[in-house]
Amino acid sequence: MAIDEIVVWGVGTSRTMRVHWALAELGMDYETKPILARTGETATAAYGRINPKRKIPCLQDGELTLSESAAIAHHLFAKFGPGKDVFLPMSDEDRARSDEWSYFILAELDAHSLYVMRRHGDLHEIYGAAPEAVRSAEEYFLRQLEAVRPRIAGADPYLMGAAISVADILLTTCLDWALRYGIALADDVLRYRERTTDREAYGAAFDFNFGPTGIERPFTPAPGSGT
Ligand SMILES: N[C@@H](CCC(=O)N[C@@H](CS)C(=O)NCC(=O)O)C(=O)O
Repeated sequence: MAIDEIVVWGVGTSRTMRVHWALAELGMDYETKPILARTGETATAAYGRINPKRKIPCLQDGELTLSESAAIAHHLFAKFGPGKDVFLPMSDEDRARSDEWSYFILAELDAHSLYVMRRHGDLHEIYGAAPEAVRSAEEYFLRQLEAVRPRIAGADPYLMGAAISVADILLTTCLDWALRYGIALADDVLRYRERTTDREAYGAAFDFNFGPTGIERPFTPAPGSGT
């Protein structure tokens, strides 16, 4: 592979959306290998040599092969973001805040909540049905979101200020995921999401990422219908 060639493996999930959205914000050209989860395409020996976790997304950036959607988005912003209209941490404090958001969203909202709902709800035939775990994961999601709601409501217009950040991409993909599950979000959280999803890059990435799956943009409740 050429040193400066970028290849993204995977489409069709909230995690792959993060990578395609980051690249769209950066205005990058890249190649996509549009493999899907749970189709057998992540299970091939050839893909296992690229990503032994056999998960999507995976990035090849020249000699660097990187998995984990958040690590990929942070890498892309750090490498290709300078000079572009995206948020880049310029101080230790900025970096700490950006890390705080990223780890919170990935652990508390994604892994401990939404993915539990997915594994033991939609994907129960693979991971086992656990209705009580699904119910408590939804409650946990809402409790965690409530704790950061004042900071989301105060985002002006984005979490890290004037420019879109990786934290916004991570949070918005979790809010979309929650809406697809019919979770009612507070009005100020919905207003924040309107600002991030109004971006041209979001729309382009959404259509590209979810096009092959038929998944549509989540229905956005009218203001006043949230909590
Ligand atoms: N922590 C990883 C999670 C990646 C992940 O679990 N990907 C799922 C789809 S969302 C996958 O590739 N599963 C393999 C398969 O089902 O074939 C990330 O954020 O990138």
